Amino acid sequence: MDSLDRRDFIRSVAGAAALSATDFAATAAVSDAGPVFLATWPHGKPAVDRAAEVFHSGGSLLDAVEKGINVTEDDPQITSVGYGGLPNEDGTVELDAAIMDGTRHRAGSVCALHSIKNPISVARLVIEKTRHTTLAGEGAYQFAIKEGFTPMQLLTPGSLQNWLDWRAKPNHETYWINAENHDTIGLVATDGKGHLVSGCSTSGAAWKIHGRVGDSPLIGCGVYADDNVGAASATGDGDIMTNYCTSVSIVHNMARGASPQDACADLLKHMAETDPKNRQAFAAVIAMDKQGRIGAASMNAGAKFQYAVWQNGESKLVNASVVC
Ligand code: SD4
Repeated sequence: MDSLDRRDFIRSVAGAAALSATDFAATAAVSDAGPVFLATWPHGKPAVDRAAEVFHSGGSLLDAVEKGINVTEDDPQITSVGYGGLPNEDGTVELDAAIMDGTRHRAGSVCALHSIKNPISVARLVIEKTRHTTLAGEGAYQFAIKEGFTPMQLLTPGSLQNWLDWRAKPNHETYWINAENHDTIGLVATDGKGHLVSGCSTSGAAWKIHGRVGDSPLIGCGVYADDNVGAASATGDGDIMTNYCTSVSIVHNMARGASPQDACADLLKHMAETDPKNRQAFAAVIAMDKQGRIGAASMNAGAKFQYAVWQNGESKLVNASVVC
């Protein structure tokens, strides 16, 4: 499918909230491609494998996305998600996560959550147990404790050493982010019958200011899912990406007829065109439509973005196209 023309694209971003039923009706019918699981970064591969396993053992799509992301959160070697994630400038690990169910059009998220290694599971409970969408900081922590989560030290010896080394550097740069610490897990899935879920989890920008919230837990930024159209997730410099409402913009591009690939690429081109400085930032997005067709793109040629996809019983890593 051809790219959206510029006017349509601007309209899709600016008029995101005003999409009509006709826009959604224009999307094609559900395919029989079966379940598809799509995740950011090479560590997305064990996550999609686990998600597929949970789904095929009778779990719901929400269960699959949550449990898939738990694999990344539990891995101490991954320094930008969950246990082992790099801390804020004060040395405290603060986690952000969100999950969205495209059927109910319901999302749950937590921001700046400390001492709990599986923020995606807490975000899931925000959907299931409350009338709220987002819980932050101490409130999110207290909610997690009430729901039975066990608090723990999220710094590993390795991440503590990293923080000590950073702090010891004279004139150390603060709230910076680079390709090495961009590893947010975003996981988008379909059951092959038109149901979509999007989730993501991160420790955010290393050495961030205490209380900083990135794009990941913001609904429409880190995640978005609508069974009428598709779903998306984003990874990268959240301080820039938040301003583009990346995931909802991509889904609304698809609602207006763009393929998942074109919808991803057009959003990143728009970021690059509105401010050339954005090209220095790293940004990557993944998307899926309700037929299970996928798209992925990244901005910043210096950084290689790979994503994982599970389909028809097997998973593989794929290099995403670099848009600009
Ligand atoms: C953030 N977007 O907090 C996250 C970081 C990230 O891959 O995606 N890293 O800004």
